[in-house]
Amino acid sequence: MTHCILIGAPVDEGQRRPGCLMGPMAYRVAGIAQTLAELGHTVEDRGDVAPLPGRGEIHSNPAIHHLPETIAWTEALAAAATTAMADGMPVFMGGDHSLSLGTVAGVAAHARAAGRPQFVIWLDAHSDFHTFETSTSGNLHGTPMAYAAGRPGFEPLTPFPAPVPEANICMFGIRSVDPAENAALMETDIIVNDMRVLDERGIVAPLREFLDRVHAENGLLHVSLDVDFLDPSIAPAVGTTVPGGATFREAHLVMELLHESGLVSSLDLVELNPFLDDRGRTAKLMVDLLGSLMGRKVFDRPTRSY
Ligand code: EXY
Ligand code: MN
Ligand code: MN
Ligand code: MN
Repeated sequence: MTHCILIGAPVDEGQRRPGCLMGPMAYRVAGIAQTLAELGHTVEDRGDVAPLPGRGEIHSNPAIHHLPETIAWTEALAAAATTAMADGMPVFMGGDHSLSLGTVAGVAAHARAAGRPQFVIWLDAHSDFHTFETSTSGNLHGTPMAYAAGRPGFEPLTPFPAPVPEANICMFGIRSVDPAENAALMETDIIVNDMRVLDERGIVAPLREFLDRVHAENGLLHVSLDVDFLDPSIAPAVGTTVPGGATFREAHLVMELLHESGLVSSLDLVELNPFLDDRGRTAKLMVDLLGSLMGRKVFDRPTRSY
């Protein structure tokens, strides 16, 4: 049994297609609390985080937009994340992926204080490895993974409190990487399981390899699930669809393996844009995936022991 802490992060400023701010409410309407409670977990909904006022920060990259708002969200969400980690397992209901600038900062600060290594699984079509300096779209939802890895180029944001070691970061589902991100990733030890890797090896072997390391090092594991990890045919409610994503069963299998591992300590659900949804199907699928992550099974088979 886990104490699940729902935290709404109605962040819309990290991209240009309005609607992600409705995400937290869509998850509530789709039954996120009931799903967790039915699986035997306790649920506490802390409502939506309100951003701190922006201070008018500017950046020399003219493409960047909504920088003061993003910095304000980052500070507010980092504080909420660190607080929640002491109480249970936070589930951040986004909001666009720029919210992870704050959530990962907050959970990593908690891990450092607890003396445990932080690990991150990034389930996404995109690597989100731009800095404020390299982004050409200016959409800051394309930057949080680089911030968490401690890349320079995020001024005037405060430096990431406890950078996640590169080898502790594992991406799955990647199929859209900009040239500057590709060049930067090539210089790191980040594990990039792009769709080519998943086509060749399947999703189980690379995931188990990573989970075995988290287990061996007694790590804390943050999972960041971007709706566009999923194939657009099953998850249309996202502004950045990319063909060739994870299937329904691949996505559930990831969640089932994560559950079996018992290692997940925090979760982002990001990029849901309910304005683009088809009768709530994407919101419901995301809630169902959370159900698998938190222990729902079709058949109660003996589980692999870690
Ligand atoms: N790499 C592109 C950009 O920087 O604009 C696309 C980023 C999309 C990010 C979405 C949230 O995963
Ligand atoms: Mn905007
Ligand atoms: Mn993303
Ligand atoms: Mn994405």
